[in-house]
Amino acid sequence: MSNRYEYAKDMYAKIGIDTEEVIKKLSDVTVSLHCWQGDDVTGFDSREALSGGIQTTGNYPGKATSPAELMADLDKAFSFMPGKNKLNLHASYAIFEDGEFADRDALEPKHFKKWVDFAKERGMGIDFNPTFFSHAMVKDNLTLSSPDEEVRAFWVRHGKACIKIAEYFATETGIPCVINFWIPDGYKDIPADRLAPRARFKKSLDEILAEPYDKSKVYVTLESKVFGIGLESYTVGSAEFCLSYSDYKGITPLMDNGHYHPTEVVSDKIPSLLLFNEKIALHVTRPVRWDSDHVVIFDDETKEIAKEIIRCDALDKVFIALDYFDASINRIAAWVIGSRNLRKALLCAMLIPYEELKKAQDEADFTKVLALSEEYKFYPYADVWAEFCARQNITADESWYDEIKAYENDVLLKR
Ligand code: RNT
Ligand code: ZN
Repeated sequence: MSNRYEYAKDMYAKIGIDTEEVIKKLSDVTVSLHCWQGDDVTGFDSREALSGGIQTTGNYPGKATSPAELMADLDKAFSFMPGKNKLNLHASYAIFEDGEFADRDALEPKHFKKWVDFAKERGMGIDFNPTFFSHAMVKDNLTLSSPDEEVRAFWVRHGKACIKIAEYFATETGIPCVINFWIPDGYKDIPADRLAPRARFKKSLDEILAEPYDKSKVYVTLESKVFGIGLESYTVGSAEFCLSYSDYKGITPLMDNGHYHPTEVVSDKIPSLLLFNEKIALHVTRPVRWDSDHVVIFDDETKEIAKEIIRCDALDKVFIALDYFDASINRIAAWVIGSRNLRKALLCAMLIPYEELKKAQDEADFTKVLALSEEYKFYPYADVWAEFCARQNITADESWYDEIKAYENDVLLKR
């Protein structure tokens, strides 16, 4: 144990925080890492350009172009991520062998066997996402809400196929799988009918969820969104639709903090949803003026989201996943930066004595709440981080950057 940690431990003990407990608790938090940062949301199953109102910008060299490359890059990234990690896959990352191919509506567990092997070897679970974009059957920007029955039915079959795959992941890894439904469906301009698309989306989800699955193994989540590129005026899966649907079906709502109006914050929504849901799910991202999916930094909202999870004592109720994609910087560094920042935010959140602050609030001593909250921001959390990383044999400081730069020169630039 370093002297600095000993000093920090004492300081925190004085405000009633046991840093040993915090280190243990932080090690146990699972964060789901999105595979799609590794290749700019390209996937392996189609040559279609990225669609669905989401966009990656930048052309940094060395992106993963095969399952082997993506797996190698993920391993590199995981080596700098202390704590428990989980792999978050999209259906478009199916791995086909020997010239075999299955369209999205015909995907089977076997197309993900290599990912299961990968996860099992690393003792991690897998989360999953059906891919309702970058595909020829997305017609007029619509999938599950399409008025074209052939299109709608195709995507219903995709959703059902994905539920089976999610259950396969859970069974194989022994860790429950979170399967997240997000559809891009929407309209660029003011729609003539806002109701019918949502009615069709509801019907489609009902059909998909009629597929039997083991609720102790598979958690179905539904992600809302306020707009997409080219879908500015209306999204079918709005916040109200998704919250209401989750409640109606007893599934789990998912909030992506890039999916709200710019002055709305997800941190404030967390406690409300916790009061009415057994579980909630998050996509942690960084919207810069819009749903830009910048890499997560150690900013106020990330810290506030972490604080809500911790002070609501909700670690076992919140599925935490990352979701961003920056193609303008080293993609492995992007994973590492975002993941470490989220975990640092969780650490800081665990190092705050909430009972004292809550009591001050109830006594209407708002001066105390503000004064202490601000002073605690300067406590030596970095020394606890260093100790936490050291115990897991993971570099605590910026030296990981040199290692990723070396990997860039030795591996990425040779692709
Ligand atoms: C899009 C949603 C969605 C996607 C991934 C790739 O705005 O956030 O979660 O980012 O499914
Ligand atoms: Zn998301």
